[in-house]
Order: sequence, then structure tokens, then C-alpha cells
Amino acid sequence: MGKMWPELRSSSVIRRYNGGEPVLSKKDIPYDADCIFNAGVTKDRDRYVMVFRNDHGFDGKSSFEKCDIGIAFSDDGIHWDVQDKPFITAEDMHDPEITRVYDPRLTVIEDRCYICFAVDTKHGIRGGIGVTDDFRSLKVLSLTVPDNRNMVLFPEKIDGKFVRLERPFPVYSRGGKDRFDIWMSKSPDLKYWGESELVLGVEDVPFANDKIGPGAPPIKTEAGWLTIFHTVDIDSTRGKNGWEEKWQKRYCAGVMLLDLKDPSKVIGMYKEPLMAPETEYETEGGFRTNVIFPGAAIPEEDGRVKIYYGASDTVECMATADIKDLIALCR
Ligand code: BMA
Repeated sequence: MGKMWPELRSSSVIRRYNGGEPVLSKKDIPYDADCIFNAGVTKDRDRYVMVFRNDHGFDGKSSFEKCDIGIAFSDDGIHWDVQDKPFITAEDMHDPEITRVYDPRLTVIEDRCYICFAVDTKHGIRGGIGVTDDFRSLKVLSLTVPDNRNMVLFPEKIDGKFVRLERPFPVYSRGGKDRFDIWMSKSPDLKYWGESELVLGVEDVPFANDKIGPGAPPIKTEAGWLTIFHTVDIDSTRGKNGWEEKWQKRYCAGVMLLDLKDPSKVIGMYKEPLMAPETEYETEGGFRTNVIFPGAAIPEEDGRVKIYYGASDTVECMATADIKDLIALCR
């Protein structure tokens, strides 16, 4: 038996939109959809754009036939106009190796919108990066070797290079179990990536004992790159949960500050969760239980940040916090 992990609470700086009700769920989707979650959101000029994961074709037990990426637009970041067909499907990738595309993140860099997404293939999970100029078609720029995912791009070049955070899965070298960390790589063109460095190890996050990964693309502030990530703790005393026979993990959101000039340096981190699963959608009502999976943080003119997160792999929710409070937590 593993040890019982403590109750975790969200920071008091967090305000869940509408008490934690979803901003997007299956009922909003005009095509086949079961679970709508783990979205990426950005602001493209004055319009919000959301790309979201859709697991559909549920077998009634524990798996889905398909997993692809839909797209929606909004004027206020709360009410969404979902486009009438998916944005990226595995078939659109025109590669028989590719079986699923999911967990997208969006970043606008120099007026172009880039998407990072996870790509399941018959030979491992690859991290994809693409660009779209019309939100209808995607040009794929690069795919990592397996296994890598949870990639997010910084919103501007640093020292003339594109920068991404990422989460590879080094199974053998980390003892054959989940001990996965946040890394960073740079690129001159979003195609060739290198200069890789460790950013944060799972052992440095007091409320994680399993793995961590990038969540929202970082926000530039005077104090540093404000970066929301996800964390996982596992407790083998957790039994049947959600729709699955066995789900022993809990996903939370953490927050840290990275150095503006050298973002491989963590200059501050809140030692407790920024968000922990608390509402019914986050803890009980979904396919899984106890999952908060942050994928976007949008700074607003009023000093607040909209934080988008998937709840229990079933719906997409949003919370807000004051940017000053988020920075203060990291110090
Ligand atoms: C991770 C990913 C996420 C998911 C999370 C919780 O491994 O698959 O997409 O939200 O598990 O199930």
C-alpha cells in the first residue's frame, strides 16, 4: 500500500467561474462528442480562440474509439461558438501511423497562431507543433521522437529563438515508473529543436510524487515568466473512481516564475497547489476523478488572468485570479 496523500486545497486567490460549472461540454458540440476537455485558448486580436480535446465513441467501459481536436470562438472567453466540424483529426494528419491527436495548446507569436498537441502513433507519443492562418487548416512544422507531450510555446522569441516547455517520459532512467519532469528546448525555426535543459524535477514539487508537466503557455510579467503547470500525486489506497475500475492519481495545477532571459531557471514557485480538485465536476462527476488539467492562462486588461482547465477529463472549466496575487504566491 502506498501512503495516503493529504487533502489538497486550491489557493484562496482562485475564483472558479460560475462555481466551477463548465464553460464548454459535450452538449455544446454539434457533432459526435463524449468528453470535452484539456483545451488550449489564446486571444487572436480581439477574439478568443479555443481548441479542445474531444474523446468520442465511448465503449461504455473505459475507452473511446476516437480522440480529436475541435475549435470554438468567443467574444468574452466564456460563451463559445463551436465550429461545425473538428479542427484536427488523426485522419487529417495523412499518416497511417497516427491514431489520436489531443491536449492542444495555443500561442500567438508575432501575429501567427501556433498549436502544440499530443500525437499518439503506433510507435509512441509524439509532440506536434503546427501553425494555422485561417483556423481551418494546419501546417505541421515538427513532431518529436517518442515519448514527449504537453508542449507549450513561449509567446515570443528569447535571444532570437523560439522556446518550448515539454515533458518527455524517460522511463528506464527514472526507475521504470512515472518520474517525469519539465524540460525546455529552443529552435531557430520551430522545426529543428535543441539546447534542451531540465527546468523543474518532480521531486522539487512538494505536492507531487508522480510526475509534472507544462500546462499553460507562460505569461510575460516584470517579475518573470508566469507559468502554470500540472502536477500528479498517486496514492495506491485510492480504488475505483469515475467510470474506471482503478484510478489512483490526482492532478493539480501549480504556479512558478521562470527567469525572463533564461527560462530554464525557476526563480520562484508556490509550494502548495494553485488549484486542487474540489468541485463535483473536478472530483466526482466525470470519466475520471480528481483531475484539474490547466491548458491556458490569458492575461486581461483588468489585471486578472483567465485560467482554463479540463475537469476530470470530461468538461472544460475556467477560473480567474489576479496576476499580482499569482506572482506573489511564487515569491
Ligand atoms: C494524462 C493525459 C491527460 C489527462 C490526464 C488525466 O496522462 O492523458 O490528457 O487529462 O492524464 O487523465
